[in-house]
Amino acid sequence: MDSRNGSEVESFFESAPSLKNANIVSQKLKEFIDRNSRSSESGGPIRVVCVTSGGTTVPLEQRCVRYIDNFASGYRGAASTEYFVKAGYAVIFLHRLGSCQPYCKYLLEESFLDLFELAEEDKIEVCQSHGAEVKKAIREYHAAVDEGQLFRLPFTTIFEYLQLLKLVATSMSPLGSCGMFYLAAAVSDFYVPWQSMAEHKIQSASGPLDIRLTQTPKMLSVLRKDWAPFAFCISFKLETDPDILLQKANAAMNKYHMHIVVANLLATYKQEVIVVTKEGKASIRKHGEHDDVEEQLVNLLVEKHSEYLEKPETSLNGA
Ligand code: 9Z3
Repeated sequence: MDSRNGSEVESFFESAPSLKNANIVSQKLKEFIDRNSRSSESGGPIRVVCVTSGGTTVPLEQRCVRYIDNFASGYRGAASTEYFVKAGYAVIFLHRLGSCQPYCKYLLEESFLDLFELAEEDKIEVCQSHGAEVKKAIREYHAAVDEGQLFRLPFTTIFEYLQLLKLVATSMSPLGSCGMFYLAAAVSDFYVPWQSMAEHKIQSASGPLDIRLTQTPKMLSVLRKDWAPFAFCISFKLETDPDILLQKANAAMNKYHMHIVVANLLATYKQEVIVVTKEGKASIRKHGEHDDVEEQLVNLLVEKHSEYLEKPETSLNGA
């Protein structure tokens, strides 16, 4: 990490409003990781993945009325969580509050109330048309929770997200290479530092508004170097211009020492992603109407993680 980024990272965390319930979250995280890091039935260590999902907000006022948001529904993170659980991973689902949740993907298009109807004696029943998918979702969701494979952690602002990511990463550090980060959340590149933010609602009577946004410090390199130096790290690169996508993905891989960067374009991200590694690139495409790219993507990443576990790496900070 260069020293300028280092001091920006420090001042970000020093000036950010402190996390609510940080001690409780930290204790619960520790319990979840301890439980899952004990040997599995097959004798092998259990793998734990932190899936980040949804977009961060950038508040413009401390008593926030207005904010800037990042594009992301949370579908990718929610769907991928399901596939990681299926592959035997324990998942820390760090998600934007109110975004798409695992096992509830269909709720994105449907109103919750469309799933139910009133039956005799005012009993509530699931509509016949949705019966099969709701039953499957309930079974899978409860299995994941009962087996202790799913831990959900919500965020809204960039301040909450980065503090939680640091907490999760440092808690996962003892897992070494069994830990994985799947960073699908859309994280704002710019923010208003807390100390230079208006306290109260900005008044329109003062005329047009000029806002100066500061660059968010680059946390990926800190994650790799200091927070969880042996974990397997996958970040996502979202662009709108196809001509720069791969070049930006490669640059992110080299600059932040990611093991894999998943490149996608806003116009086609639901149909295609490109998995970029040091060895080359592979495209993953959606086949039919009822499947998604996340299943193939997660299967490939699980394979890559297994290969990584076979040849452990020396850490970037020389430890
Ligand atoms: C992604 O590129 C994700 O694939 C999407 C998923 C946000 C497009 P949805 O939640 O969408 O299924 O609706 N995420 C990363 C976006 C991002 O902010 N990446 C940063 C960048 O591109 C690097 S961390 O610079």
